[in-house]
Amino acid sequence: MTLQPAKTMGDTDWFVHDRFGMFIHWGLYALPARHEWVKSVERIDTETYDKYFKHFDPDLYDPDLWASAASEAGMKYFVVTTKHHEGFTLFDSALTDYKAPNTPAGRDLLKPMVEGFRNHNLRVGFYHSLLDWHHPHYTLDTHHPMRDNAEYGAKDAEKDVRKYAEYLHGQTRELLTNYGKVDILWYDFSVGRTEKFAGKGRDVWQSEQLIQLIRSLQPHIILNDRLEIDQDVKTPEQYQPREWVHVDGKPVVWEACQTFSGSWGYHRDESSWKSVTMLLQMLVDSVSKGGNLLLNVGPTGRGEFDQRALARLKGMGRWMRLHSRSIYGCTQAPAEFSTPQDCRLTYNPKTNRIYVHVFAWPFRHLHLDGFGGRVEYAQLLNDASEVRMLERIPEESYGQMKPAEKTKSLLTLELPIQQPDEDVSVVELFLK
Ligand code: FHN
Repeated sequence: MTLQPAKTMGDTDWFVHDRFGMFIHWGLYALPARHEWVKSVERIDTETYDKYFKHFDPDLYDPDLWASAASEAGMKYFVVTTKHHEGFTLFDSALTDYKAPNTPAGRDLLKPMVEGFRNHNLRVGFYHSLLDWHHPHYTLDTHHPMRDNAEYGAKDAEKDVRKYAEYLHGQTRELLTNYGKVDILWYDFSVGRTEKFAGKGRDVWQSEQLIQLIRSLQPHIILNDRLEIDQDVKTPEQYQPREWVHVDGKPVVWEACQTFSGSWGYHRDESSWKSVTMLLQMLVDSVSKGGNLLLNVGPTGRGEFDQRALARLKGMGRWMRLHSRSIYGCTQAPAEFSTPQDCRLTYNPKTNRIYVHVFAWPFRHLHLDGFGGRVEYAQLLNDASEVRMLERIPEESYGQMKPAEKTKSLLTLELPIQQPDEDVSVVELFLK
């Protein structure tokens, strides 16, 4: 038996099958090209930051190319920043002038993106920032770009954060009304209090009313956990959980969100780009613990994925073309199957197959505890070449064994000396 999270309001059946999505962080911050937090980190005031608004002209923007790159990488859904912390919206909101149609881009950039990704059969997700460093009623907090500016701070008391909450709810209504069926809504994030500033959480966002609005407009939608009220999915970020994520002792639907490099937004000079092998191992690791991977691309100010991102997406796509059945429809393997050293297991309960993802290729033998008497056939997934098995115990004795004896239920695989030419080699086990 595998772990089964309790059902929640959102439709997560497709989500836990598809496992792999594309995160897209795109906004004015693509122009400074040194992290999406540049306005906060460099304490840039809005008047200075407006130069990016004036010069935002993604003349090479073709969302069909984006969707094609995601689809060919094996991604099944996308989540795009409709608005990030800077407050600028990619979509044509009636509630603000700080939007793409009013830049040299001259149009709603979200609508063609939704259409392009839908045309490539990817599900639609909207990220929407709770933080807003542009809105006139968004008060100072520990992340605000003007947090150290005494003159700006002196006027903070004149603001009414309830008016910002009204704006937040209003734009949510626009997003869930004007763009067809939306499968995921990804808010980000609630702010802790500090000595100097109050925090912003479920009370400031008016999260309960907002969730009611969301469920009234798109009841099926998958809603994340960052309104400070857990909903359909937990969202570990920039780390891989050690095991299936639990809340109050119960397994939940979860998705790790990760970057190619050290920045979510396009960063020209950042060099910590992960290899294709590492990225694939993160995808496999997530699925082996019953989770998803949402992997981020930060498009440039010209409206393109840069070559570093495209190369990694292509490399992941090459692997997924041969190995995707060890990802889609898979989850954590039943507990009786021990995970061998330097490996991850994924399990498809429908086909009753276990996939052994070998992260470090051993010399000749791979010993599988708990598999003795359980496997009918084994093959390398990349080329369907047989992997011969050595059984240590007769099949009939397996059923009566006590857990302590499980180590005797060993199955040994005879592997080729030379590792297959794959970023992650996989052995497919057909269980009896
Ligand atoms: O501050 C944001 C960050 O820019 C990025 O959007 C990530 C993605 O999950 N969320 C916040 C940091 O936790």
